[in-house]
Amino acid sequence: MKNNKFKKIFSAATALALAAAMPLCAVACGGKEAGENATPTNTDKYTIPQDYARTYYEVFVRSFSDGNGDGIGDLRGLINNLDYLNDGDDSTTTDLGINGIWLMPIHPSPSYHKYDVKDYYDIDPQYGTLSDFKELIEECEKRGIWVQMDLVLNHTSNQHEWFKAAVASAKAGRDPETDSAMSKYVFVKSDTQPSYGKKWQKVSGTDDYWYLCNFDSSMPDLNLDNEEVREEILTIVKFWLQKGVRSFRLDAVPWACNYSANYNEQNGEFWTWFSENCDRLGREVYGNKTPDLPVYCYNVGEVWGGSQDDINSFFGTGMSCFNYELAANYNRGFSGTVNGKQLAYRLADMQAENQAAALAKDPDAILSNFLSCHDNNRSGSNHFGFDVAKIKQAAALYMLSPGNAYIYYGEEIGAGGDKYGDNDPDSNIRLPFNWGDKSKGIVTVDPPQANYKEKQKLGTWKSQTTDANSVLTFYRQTIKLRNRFPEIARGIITPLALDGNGKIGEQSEILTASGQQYLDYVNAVNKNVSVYSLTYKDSTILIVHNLGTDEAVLDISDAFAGYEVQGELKTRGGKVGLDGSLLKMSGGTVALLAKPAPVTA
Ligand SMILES: [Ca+2]
Ligand SMILES: [Ca+2]
Ligand SMILES: [Ca+2]
Repeated sequence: MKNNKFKKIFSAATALALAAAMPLCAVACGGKEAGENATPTNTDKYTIPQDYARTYYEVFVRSFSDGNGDGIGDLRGLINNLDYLNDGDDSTTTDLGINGIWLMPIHPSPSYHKYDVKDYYDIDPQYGTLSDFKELIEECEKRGIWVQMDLVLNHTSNQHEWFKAAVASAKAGRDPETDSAMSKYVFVKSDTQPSYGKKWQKVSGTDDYWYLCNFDSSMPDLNLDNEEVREEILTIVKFWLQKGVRSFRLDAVPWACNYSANYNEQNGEFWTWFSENCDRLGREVYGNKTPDLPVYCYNVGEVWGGSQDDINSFFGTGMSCFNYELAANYNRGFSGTVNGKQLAYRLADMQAENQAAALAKDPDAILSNFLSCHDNNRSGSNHFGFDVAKIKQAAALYMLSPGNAYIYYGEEIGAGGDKYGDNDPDSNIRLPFNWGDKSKGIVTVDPPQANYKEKQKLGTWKSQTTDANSVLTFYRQTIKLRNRFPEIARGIITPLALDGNGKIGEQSEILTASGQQYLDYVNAVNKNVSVYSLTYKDSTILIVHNLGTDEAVLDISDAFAGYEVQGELKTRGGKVGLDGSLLKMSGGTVALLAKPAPVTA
């Protein structure tokens, strides 16, 4: 990390003493019981590469922390609590350890969620000022946190100055084809609502002017092929890059150019144009500061509702895409695996397929994994029914996967929230962060749905922060592994499996050799083990998740001979350890094996 002034530097003597106390803890670590989550406490120095492979924390500023006492979350509250997210010291374990923040929209907006922007160059007054934002960036930089800003380009607010001008033009009876104000949006003059596009709204006070508004009449769709709109988008991007933003989360990606008959092609053209320009502008701003990055603005898109092929096609535009197939799917992916709806070995297989497909489209692609976000039911309640062991298993599965991990604020304390009721069901999945500590700036605005209290049943941040067995402690330990081992976020995944003797081998070879019998074998022996390796540069690590209740025994000889357990996670106690070449893991444990570090004099 580049935050030397913020970082406590161990003296050489301290480092030696620690090394002597914990000699390359392999088998010995398995017996250490410092709480049921116990993992070796890592005090070795390690360096987190300064690139876009990160652990992000998605913040709904309104619901996180109130810094000025009006009950509404704001940037001040976020700044006040940055030490919780990352204290800037890699040797401490009291913070979460994330190194990216995804800010949901912070621009002036008439809605509480702010996905309809009124002014792209300012901060919503409820959240603070540009000066607060400057301070936020400075404090994030001290902690090695990169800020990713939500950017909504599909539509603006109907209160945006551009849209007000367009409506005025419509009311004046101008031609939508040639009028510069209306041309920035998608207007038609027609006796009836056009048959294409998801939703149209008639301009009130006119008989025959309609505008496209896919999501709501308050959110008119922009014409992203309009030259002035494109120029403005680049001005907006540059404005925020210069203010310290490192990347963008892109809203409603597939909807961008849906006013066109060949919108798939046009979407591809638009987002490729966007990615290339973000990279160019990012290089201008950050080229000297963070040299040698493959790209200088790595954006992640919301491609929701499409197939995996749709998602992969957008990787070809230069953006990353959230992996909805693995996240928001009850029968497959992370929660499907934890809930036993899918054989464990299939998960790594799916990830390998996704990674290969993304890399084929973009050699610099980074996958983007998550369990829940502001648009989905919270995983803690909805997918896992507040079962702490399952919540921990899912966290380990997705955060020890290749790619970026996106934690939705509150997920790390097992917060619940399901879409509920007809009147804004989403507010129930965007509840105030449950600090349980008044000094943290508790958000009180907008009392949510009636079952609010039930949705926080795993306790507050305060009750979990010192509890060795809490969901929060488990998240910290898992993120620590991500930070210690760059192979996790950046590695190429190889799905592995167990052969008839419990020996680990390449999944493709074992499946080919045993065919259908393999399924019988894994069902009988251990259908609950997910095992894969991750290779980054010249280093390969092995990760094993035992999702079952019984002990799993794996033979690591041959391919992983000489590897040692360097990280372990326990979702409900138990042991992880090597007995010769046999890796023995209690039910619910996770093991990370790597080659011993070279001994230095
Ligand atoms: Ca406030
Ligand atoms: Ca720390
Ligand atoms: Ca659109």
